[in-house]
Amino acid sequence: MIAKTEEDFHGLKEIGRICGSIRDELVQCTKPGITTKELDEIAGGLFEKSGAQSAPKGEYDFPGYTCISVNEEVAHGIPGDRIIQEGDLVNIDVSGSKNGYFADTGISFVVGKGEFILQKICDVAKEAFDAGLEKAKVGSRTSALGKAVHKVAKQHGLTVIKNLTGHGVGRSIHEAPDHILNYFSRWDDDTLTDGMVIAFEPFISTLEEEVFLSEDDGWSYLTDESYVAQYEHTIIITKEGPIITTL
Ligand code: M1C
Ligand code: CO
Ligand code: CO
Repeated sequence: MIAKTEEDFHGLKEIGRICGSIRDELVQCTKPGITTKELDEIAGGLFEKSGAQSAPKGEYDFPGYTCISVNEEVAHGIPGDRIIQEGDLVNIDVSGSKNGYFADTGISFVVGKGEFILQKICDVAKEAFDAGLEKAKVGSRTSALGKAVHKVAKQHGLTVIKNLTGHGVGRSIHEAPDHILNYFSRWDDDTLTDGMVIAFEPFISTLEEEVFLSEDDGWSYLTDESYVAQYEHTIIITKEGPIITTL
């Protein structure tokens, strides 16, 4: 969407704050022994308490309030009986709506002490986000964000996932611009305009550049031989600079 009115900015910030705080609460609760379903139930309670709705559930009939992806699961992991272990790479992605406004945020992190490379890809995903954020200006292009993400990955000897992307957000969970790629492309490119709302979500990988859809559950995106980390916020592009609604 293009945010124009005070009401737009207020509504976007409100749901941004809600999704950001649910994300932070779930990260705090992710300790060895808890199941992903238990984490998701906490999110369900928090959505309810704040008068907001889960976007995956509301928009896609996803079997969970949030997407919780562990190790070989990269995105859209379904909360279930999987028990969190020390050293797991976990991604928690929280998206929701209130009063018709949407926000989307996610983070990958390591539970307790894990392999060095896992912390590294999480840090690089954040660094790639920050590099892209530098380009998140009125008049710049989505390809500039993708280029910045890919550059950071390469600097660290890592790569990016090419078949998962960021997207526009605001009045629905996924809207125009349809794709914010994790690499430069002249073919899939949009100009960022004043008030445009985007979900920017770099995916950094140790090796492979594509994920595949699980044939078992039809939802989760998986890797074979890589580890992948994501870092996502909802951003309003403005002439005065970007506003991150989900901090
Ligand atoms: C790149 C995996 C796709 N919040 C989720 C997302 C994931 N993006 O947009 O960040 C969507 C959740 C809907 C099931
Ligand atoms: Co998300
Ligand atoms: Co998203």
